[in-house]
Amino acid sequence: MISLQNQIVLITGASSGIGTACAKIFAGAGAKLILAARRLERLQQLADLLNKEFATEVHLLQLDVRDRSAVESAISTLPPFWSNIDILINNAGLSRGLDKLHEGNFENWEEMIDTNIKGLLYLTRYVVPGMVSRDRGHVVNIGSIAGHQTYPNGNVYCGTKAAVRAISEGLKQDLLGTPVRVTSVDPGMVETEFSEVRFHGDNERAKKVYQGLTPLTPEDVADVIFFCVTRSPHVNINEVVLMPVDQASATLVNRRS
Ligand code: NDP
Ligand code: 8X3
Repeated sequence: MISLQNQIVLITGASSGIGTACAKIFAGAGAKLILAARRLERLQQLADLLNKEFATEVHLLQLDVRDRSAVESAISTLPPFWSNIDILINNAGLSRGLDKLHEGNFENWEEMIDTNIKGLLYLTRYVVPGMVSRDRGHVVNIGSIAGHQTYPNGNVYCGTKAAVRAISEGLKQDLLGTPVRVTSVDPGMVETEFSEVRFHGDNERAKKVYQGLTPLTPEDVADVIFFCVTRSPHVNINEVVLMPVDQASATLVNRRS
C-alpha cells in the first residue's frame, strides 16, 4: 500500500455524493485536496470541515467542467504549490431524465454528454500531460453499471457511461510505457443526489429509486477508489464494478417492500 500523505488529489464533483465522500477519505489519509464543482458554498463548507477534522490543505475551484476554456484556465493557473497533481478523480457527472430515446429531451442529452464525456475529457487533457512529464500519476474515472448494461429509458446516460469506459481503456493504452495509472470505478445504485438531479428535483420520485433495498453509500464507493489508488505503484486496477447486494444487474433489484 502506498501513502497518500501530501499527495495532491483533484476531485471533480466534490460538492456532493461520491465526490464529497472521496474528499473525506483522502483527507483522512493526509492528502492535499483540490476540490472542484459549481456550488462554491458547498465546497467551502466541506473545506472548513476537513480543515477542522484533519487540518487538510484545500484549494477550491468553482468550475463547470463543460466549459473547456474554464477548465484550461483553472488548471494552467493553479498556484505552484498545487500544480503537480498526483491523482485526478473524474467524478463530476449526472443523469437527466428517464425517457424513451425517440421522445428524449435535447437539453438533457446535451447536459449529460457535455458533463459526463466532454468534461471528463477536458480535465484529462489538461491534467495528464503534467503527470506524464513528472513520471507519476493516477486517473480514476467514475463510470457506472450503466456503461456495461443499457437499461430501458437509460439510452443517452448509459451511452455516456459506455463512453467513459472506452475512454478509460483508451487512456490506459495511450499511457502504456509511462507509470501513470488509469482506473474506472463503475458502481451500481448509490444513494446520493443523483436521482434528485435525474428527476429535476422531484424528491418523491427520487426516493422511490432506493425504496425497499439497501443501496451503496457514497462512502462504499470512496472506499473502493481509495483501495485502487493505494496499491503498489506497479499495480493497475483497470476496472471495478461494485453493486449493492440487493442489485444483480442494472434492472434486477431485490425490493423488500
Ligand atoms: P451527486 O448528484 O450527488 O453529485 C454529482 C456531482 O457532480 C456534484 O458534486 C455536482 O456538483 C457535480 N457536477 C455535475 N455537473 C457538473 C458540472 N457541469 N461541472 C462541475 N461539476 C458538476 O451524484 P453522485 O455522487 O452519485 O455522482 C457522482 C458520479 O457517480 C457521477 O459521474 C455519476 O454518474 C456516477 N455514478 C452515480 C451512481 C449513483 O447511483 N448515484 C452510480 C454510478 C455512477 P455541482 O452541482 O456543485 O457542480
Ligand atoms: C447510476 C446508476 O443504474 O441509475 O449510474 O444508471 S444507474
